[in-house]
Amino acid sequence: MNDPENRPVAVREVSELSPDERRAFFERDAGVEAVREDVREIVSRVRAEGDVALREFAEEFDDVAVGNVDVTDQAARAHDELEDAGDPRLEAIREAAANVREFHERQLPEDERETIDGRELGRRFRPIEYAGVYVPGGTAAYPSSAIMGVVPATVAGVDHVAVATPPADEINPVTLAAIHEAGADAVYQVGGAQAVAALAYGTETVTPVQKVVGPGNRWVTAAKAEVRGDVEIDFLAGPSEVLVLADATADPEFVAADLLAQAEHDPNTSVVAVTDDRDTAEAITAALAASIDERERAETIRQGLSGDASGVLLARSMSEAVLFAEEYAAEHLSIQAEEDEALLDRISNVGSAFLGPYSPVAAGDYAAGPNHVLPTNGGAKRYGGLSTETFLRSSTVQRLDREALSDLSETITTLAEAEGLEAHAESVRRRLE
Ligand code: HSO
Ligand code: ZN
Repeated sequence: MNDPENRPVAVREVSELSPDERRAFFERDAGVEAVREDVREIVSRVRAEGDVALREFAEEFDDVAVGNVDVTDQAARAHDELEDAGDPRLEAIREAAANVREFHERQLPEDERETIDGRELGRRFRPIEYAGVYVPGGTAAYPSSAIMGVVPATVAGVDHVAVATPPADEINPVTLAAIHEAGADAVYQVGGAQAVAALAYGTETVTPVQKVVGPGNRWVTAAKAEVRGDVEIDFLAGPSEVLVLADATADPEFVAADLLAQAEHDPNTSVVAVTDDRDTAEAITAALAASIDERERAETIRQGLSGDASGVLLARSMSEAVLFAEEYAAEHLSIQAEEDEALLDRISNVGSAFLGPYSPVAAGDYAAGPNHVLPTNGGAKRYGGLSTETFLRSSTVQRLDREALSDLSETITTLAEAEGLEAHAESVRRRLE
């Protein structure tokens, strides 16, 4: 096991990666492109056939004969059963949801007005009315994603929060309970690309929403890309990924544990450690080798670790490691290094940062408070994760007094005439005559 030849991951040097190897890290797409064609077909069938298509896809992909697509009452019952049994999992859901709620309440912007030179100007924030949250299922269960999607929507004040989650002969009762506890108004049993299509366009049973949010596998992610434009989406949040920056002070076991944790989500994951210390790099690979077989989801983990976008990398300095991290733009960036704040200062492209030895990514995945629906595949270069604002839109307000209009009239009429829009200029002059 300690023979480096037999380890699942070999240490590679950042400076010796070939252009193709670098591209695998920086242009990763987690297999999304490969399913775009199939997803397009699924989405158009749901649009054309509604519930009939949902039932057929449930048979085909989930091997489930779906009766009622709407399982809102079933979620309430699952919740009550856990409550009556005093199930500790409901307690855990409540505590996690309370922390997530608190953090997202801090993000609620207040309406504001201010008067500057006779111009009373302001912004107001209003929730969207209909939101759809995807809660993944598959080989794991995701009550935490129900909390992360639904709680911010309720904090924002969304009227109708619908959840879609994959069908099963018996849908995981903890997931259903979390969906109910978080405050969803409707729950549908539909998964994958067909779920995104159903939320986006509606069916006989599913009420269409204005915005579809939530994480998912490559099918869900490709479907969100497909419906974008007809409906709002949060952003593309595919299989989980993590990049750990570690120096010689990092505990290699902790680093390995974080890589193994995110790798268990999906075989298409990307998990990377970058360190400037050779011993640390070797120790991380040894720790991965030593514990991978003990993990329940060892097979999924092995696939993720062996992917082209995963690995343990040796940098010549922490500066080189930082440049790598900035280009990689991680969904989760863990910094296990002495100068963690100074390193973070030099990185802009990150979904969520985890600092120090006692901040495993799993803390944020479940219960610390920040959202776990985060940009993957380099999206952190362009946008941030799910937040209360995801469910709000802002509008502006303005009221000018006569003097303020008079002060601005020259500027407005000059620009209006420069644009050849004489009636605009006249609408100002008329008021000041
Ligand atoms: N790491 C996932 C979230 C998750 N982890 C849910 C465990 N459960 C994406 O941030
Ligand atoms: Zn996770």
